[in-house]
Amino acid sequence: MSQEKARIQLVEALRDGRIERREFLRGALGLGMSVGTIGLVLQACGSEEKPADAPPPAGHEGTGPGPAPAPEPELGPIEADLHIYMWSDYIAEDTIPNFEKEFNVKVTLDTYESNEEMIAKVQTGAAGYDLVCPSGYAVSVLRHLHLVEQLVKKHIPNYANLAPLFLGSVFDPKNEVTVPWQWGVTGVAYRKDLLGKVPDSWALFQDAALKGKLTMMDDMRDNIGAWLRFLGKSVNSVDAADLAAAKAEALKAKPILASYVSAPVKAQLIAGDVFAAQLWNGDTMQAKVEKAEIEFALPKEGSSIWCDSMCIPKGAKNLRAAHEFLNYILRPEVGAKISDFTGYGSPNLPASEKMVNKVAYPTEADMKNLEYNEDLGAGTAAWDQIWTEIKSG
Ligand code: SPD
Repeated sequence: MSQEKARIQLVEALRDGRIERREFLRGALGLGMSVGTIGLVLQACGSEEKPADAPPPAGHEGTGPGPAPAPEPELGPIEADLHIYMWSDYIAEDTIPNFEKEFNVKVTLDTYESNEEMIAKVQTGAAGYDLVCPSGYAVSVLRHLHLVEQLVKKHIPNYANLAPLFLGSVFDPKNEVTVPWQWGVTGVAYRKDLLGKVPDSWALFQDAALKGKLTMMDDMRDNIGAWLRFLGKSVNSVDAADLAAAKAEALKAKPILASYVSAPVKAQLIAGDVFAAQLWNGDTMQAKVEKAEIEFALPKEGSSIWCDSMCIPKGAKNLRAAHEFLNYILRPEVGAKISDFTGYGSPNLPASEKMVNKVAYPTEADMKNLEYNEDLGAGTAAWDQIWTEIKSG
């Protein structure tokens, strides 16, 4: 059976109530469905159910007086353990040891390379994590799966340090489940000594003279998004002609690329095996610490901007420790050290002012060339299909 047919059968099984949401998710991830599509299907198939942790429908965020909010629960004393699951290279070296010492909590840190990897693990329910770090669209999927806890804000007084720019997002309009962690942009990391030019266009990845020395990210939104911008289109376009044109550009690049790879490409850039890679700004800055010849550029056609957030997965055992950790990382000095290590911007306003290597918040002028990835709605399925064709083409 083709993958496409298997996907259709899986969606029908969920729609007809023959399988549970969790079973659907397991199958969907196995069939390579993107988290955007999964969220969309779950939303469509569970529309009669309105859990407290589900995002409100578009256009209804925070409107109307509504019922008075329920009093926040008591969390009890801090536990002895805390299990964190986040992207690799995304926290300063002393953040966890200092927290362990001050709060007498043993912290375990596991890492992942994609939202899909994280969601697959969290949805098993057996992972035992107390904190995860999804990108915006993955927050939406976790909420649709009822896999996030509401934050108990009285235990996070430092929430007030967050800059308004990063609050009230479409994924968490009432700031109920996320603590914004780091923000950044997607662009090009390059070895100025080996490339011999400043990359100014996504066309770099179609340069036959650089065959085998270039990589692009193994990420549908970043990859197709770049080719859409190259064509003068939005990273959120769902227009069939735009997507077909983006696919054609991606396929021109494919034989030139050494591989599709995300954060681990840092080692190849440092070694000089790769001359230029589509990458995020912060990971590029981390690589630059080890190899000064590494630089970052944003192609003139524009790119995407994003913000990852901390969330507490449903059923987390160490709720008080998770809240204490969230409040701790929102201290200005702690937040500053995290972002000085990661190379990303801090959504924590006083922390961003304390950073040694300051990353200024995006201005209106910056935003003219950058877009936040949005929920693709019904167009997500077309993106999934095109990404599968690019990868297998
Ligand atoms: N090394 C950690 C990088 C985290 C990047 N997350 C952003 C995903 C945007 N698509």
